[in-house]
Amino acid sequence: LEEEYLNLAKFVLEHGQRKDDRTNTGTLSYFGYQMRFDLTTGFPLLTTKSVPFRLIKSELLWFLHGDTNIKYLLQHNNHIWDEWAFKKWVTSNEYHGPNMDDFGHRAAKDVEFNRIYQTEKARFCDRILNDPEFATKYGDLGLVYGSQWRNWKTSTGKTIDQLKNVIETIKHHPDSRRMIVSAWNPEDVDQMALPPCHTLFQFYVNDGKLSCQLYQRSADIFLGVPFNIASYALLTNLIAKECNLQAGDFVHTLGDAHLYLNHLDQIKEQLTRKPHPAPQLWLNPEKSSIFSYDIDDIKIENYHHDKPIHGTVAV
Ligand code: THF
Repeated sequence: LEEEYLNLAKFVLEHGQRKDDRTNTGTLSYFGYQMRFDLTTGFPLLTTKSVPFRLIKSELLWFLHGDTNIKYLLQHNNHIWDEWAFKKWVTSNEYHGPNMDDFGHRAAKDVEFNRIYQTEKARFCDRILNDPEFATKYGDLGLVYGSQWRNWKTSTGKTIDQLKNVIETIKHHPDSRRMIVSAWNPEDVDQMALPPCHTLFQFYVNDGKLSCQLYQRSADIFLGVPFNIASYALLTNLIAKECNLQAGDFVHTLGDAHLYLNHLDQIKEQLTRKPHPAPQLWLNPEKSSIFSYDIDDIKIENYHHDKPIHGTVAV
């Protein structure tokens, strides 16, 4: 299962080309790549480093609820989206703290600044958790995944619940070739903290199995992709269960597949490691609707993994 990912990393290390990017970090990049994970053989959570499944789970539940405010994530001690909300706050005219221009790069290079930044970000998170008005204003990332999946705005002022619709189609017209959810809304891209990296996904039913293919326009191979694989594998399993199907393949198609230059040592270290057997997913048998799950209804079992490998996220 995991070989697919390790092969991708190896391939981009070998064939990726130097390319600059929006975050000015620099990457090794390759355009167009596809992986396939057979979900009947186990759950594709990487074992060559420790991947924090609890973060994947709370992020997916956040999407499923149609929520776009990081408050829910913070309540579950999940900080993977902080930087994008923080950026909105420190560039607003209500912010009067220490200068936070270009905080991502400066924090990586300057220990003293990093201390100030961490303090300021912790204060920001505290305020999101404890000041409802502030949270409404600065915790919201705008029209990101949750909003496009559950509340796509139409030109006539209605909303479309793409996810609910696609589940209905899987149940009643499983041969359909139109089972698509798109997070890419050209009209809204400007109003998003970050335009969606996982852009569009499609379902496919055959032989009692539900497969899912994701088109990801931009893929951060070391930090993001392990999360994205597990997240869509979990989504596919949840929907399969609701529709009385087995989870089949997760096909992961990548556009700009890149290794950030400050992740190269980490990925090389990871490639020296040998995968453990894949873990299994446990879903509360009493739940069926994918919208009814809570944190404790989803668990990962027999997860044997190597040590974590740390890397900083490009903002
Ligand atoms: N931006 C970039 N540059 N890369 C991404 O992968 C990415 N995402 C989301 C939005 N923007 C992105 C955010 N997803 C981590 C993992 C996923 C993220 C953001 C950050 C991360 O730092 N993971 C650490 C653990 C962190 C922790 O324990 O708190 C890790 O080691 O895996 C792609 O969708």
